[in-house]
Amino acid sequence: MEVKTSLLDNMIGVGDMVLLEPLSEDSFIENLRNRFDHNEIYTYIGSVVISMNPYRALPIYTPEKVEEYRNRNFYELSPHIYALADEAYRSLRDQDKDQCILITGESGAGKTEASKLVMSYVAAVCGKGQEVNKVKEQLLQSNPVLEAFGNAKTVRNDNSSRFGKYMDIEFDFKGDPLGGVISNYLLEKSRVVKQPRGERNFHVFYQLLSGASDDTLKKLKLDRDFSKYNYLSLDSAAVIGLDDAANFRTVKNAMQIVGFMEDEVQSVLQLVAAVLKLGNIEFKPESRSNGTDESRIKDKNDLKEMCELLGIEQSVLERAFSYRTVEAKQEKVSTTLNVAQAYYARDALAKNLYSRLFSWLVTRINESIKAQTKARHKVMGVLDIYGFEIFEDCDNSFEQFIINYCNEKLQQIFIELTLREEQEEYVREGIEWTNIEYFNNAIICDLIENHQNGILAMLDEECLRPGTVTDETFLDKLNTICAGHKHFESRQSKNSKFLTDHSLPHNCFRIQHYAGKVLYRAEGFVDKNNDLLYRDMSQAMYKAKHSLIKQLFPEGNPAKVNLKRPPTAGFQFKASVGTLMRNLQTKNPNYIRCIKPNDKKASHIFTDTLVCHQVRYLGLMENVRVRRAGYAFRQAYEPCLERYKMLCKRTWPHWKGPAREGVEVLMADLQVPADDFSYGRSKIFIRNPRTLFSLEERRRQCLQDLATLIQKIYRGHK
Ligand code: AD9
Ligand code: MG
Repeated sequence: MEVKTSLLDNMIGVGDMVLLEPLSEDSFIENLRNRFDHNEIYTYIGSVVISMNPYRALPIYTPEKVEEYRNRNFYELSPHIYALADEAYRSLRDQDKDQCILITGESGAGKTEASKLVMSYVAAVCGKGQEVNKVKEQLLQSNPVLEAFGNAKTVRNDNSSRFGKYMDIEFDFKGDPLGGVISNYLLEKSRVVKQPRGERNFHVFYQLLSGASDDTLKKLKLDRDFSKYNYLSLDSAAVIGLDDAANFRTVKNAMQIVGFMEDEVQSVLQLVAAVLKLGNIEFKPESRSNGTDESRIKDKNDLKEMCELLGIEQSVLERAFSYRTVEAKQEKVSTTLNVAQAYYARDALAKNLYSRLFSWLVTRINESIKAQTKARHKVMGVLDIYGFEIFEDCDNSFEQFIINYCNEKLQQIFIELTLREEQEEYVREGIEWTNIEYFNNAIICDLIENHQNGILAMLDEECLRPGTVTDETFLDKLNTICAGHKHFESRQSKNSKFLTDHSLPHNCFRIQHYAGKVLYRAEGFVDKNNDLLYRDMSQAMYKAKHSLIKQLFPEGNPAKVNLKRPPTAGFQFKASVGTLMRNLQTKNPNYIRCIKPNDKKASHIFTDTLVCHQVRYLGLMENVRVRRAGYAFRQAYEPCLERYKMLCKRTWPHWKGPAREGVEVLMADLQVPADDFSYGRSKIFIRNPRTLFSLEERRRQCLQDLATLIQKIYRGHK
């Protein structure tokens, strides 16, 4: 069959990597580069979309583009994220299949932008009407609110998501949106009190100080000057291209659309202000007669203002900064805090306050956007979760460990679903299939999450163990238990009998992730996993008159003293990721694999080595090989016959027999080579996308001829 088609001829490079000849890593990257240089940022691997971050606004997201991709088959037009969104939406609406859009890639690769493009496309093509529009608007406007509180400028991305987000959009049987549910995953709360060099705190702090009116700031007892606040890093407060003041207005407007009452907005801002005030509370040592140091608050003005904002009696909070009550054997023992402990208590409170506020915002948004009906609905889930992070110089901490664990799980689901789905379908349809070798990262997931001897389990064990627990004892434990693991490396720690890599620093361990080796510094693991907030602090917060803060610290209710310790941060994360994975497995997956072209956040620069690294760890080469070994496209007999029956006199205009026989006649008539397709039980499987493009081209030509003919007849009549 003729292979050249206009669809392919017009394309820059190859639109679907399945067609790449010869296939090698070099040709794969060259194709990406070629397309990227010509502003073609999307390329397919079958139904997977690779998205290159252009780092500039391209005119490819217009309403006209939406119309172009609407109700069109995936392979009809040049690759675009809209094609994936359309396919997922139509399959949800017409075939009643729940969908999930899985967006992966490293920090700054374009995941959040991709998730918003999918959401806005779906919003543009689904239902109309006042009620439906309101639902759509609320769903879309939840983004700026969550980004203000959950995103920050990092060295990798000026708008980096510091939390994981999964959003289920719910539709009725017609495909009209009913509402949504957002789940959030572990906010990087350590950022509230300290930011790495060159990075900022969460956007909302800067937005509030830059964008609020003088009157609002006065009420919140705030100063416009960022440098007045300890928690706001000084070296990078202003970010080129970020208009904090304008964004503040956008966020306030979005909160209103989502359904926040004015007093709720004020409450939220009071808590944001309280965090800034909290950061300014400083301590000094005061010597006691027994030779120890006790902490005292240096200047009580910030404490006073914070207490005024939250309606807390100053003496209550002051006491919580000076003493810690420990309950042992039903006896309460108060010990004084030294300066380091007071700072620890302050920062723990700030982190808890902010992260609980964030979770409350998600719950509050969910209240507004939840579907108003209990009728069964179809669901499209969009997952935008922090990308894989590797910092140099052993700067990876508990947060990176958690983020990278999550990415391992996502890779696992990619492997399971792409291969499993593929294999299951071949078996179901009675088509022969040979397995392709691929790296299964289950072994790394197990190293981290095995409930007996996984790293998270050992960390928990250390955190719960009585006696002196430090990051070193945790590392010792890892060295003993994981020493033999293929993906674990560390230097011999002083108590361990195992030796591995002597070049590693003493306080570190290294994991060979699917995406590369990452050196983690053990420092802070125990503390961050424990996530300890002194009970005196939560009790002080519970005593507040401010209803929101009271609500955020329910464990501070003295009537409900619970001696059981709360689950650790790692435990909670593992549990919520487990739930997420189970949820995703029930849906039909659609993949967007985002790639960052350079490390400079710059347009027009394509760094081969960087792209190559991402192509490798995203497993894209394996992905193409699996696709090529199998069948690139498949279609049920009925729609296939409907679409192409005009190409054959015997099937046009009506085929009276079973659809499969019609398709057989069609294929024979069009002389499609027999080894290029297989007949499954309910579908035809086409091996090479060129065959499909060729069918499409013939169909297009046929429609054109028909249109010309009709025009002629019409003119003849006139
Ligand atoms: V992180 O893991 O949250 O740190 P993301 O989410 O992968 O990361 P993000 O979507 O925030 O990255 O993209 C980073 C920046 O790249 C954006 O702020 C945009 O400036 C830029 N970007 C990304 N995708 C596009 C696009 N399709 N068109 C134009 C884009 N610019
Ligand atoms: Mg993001």
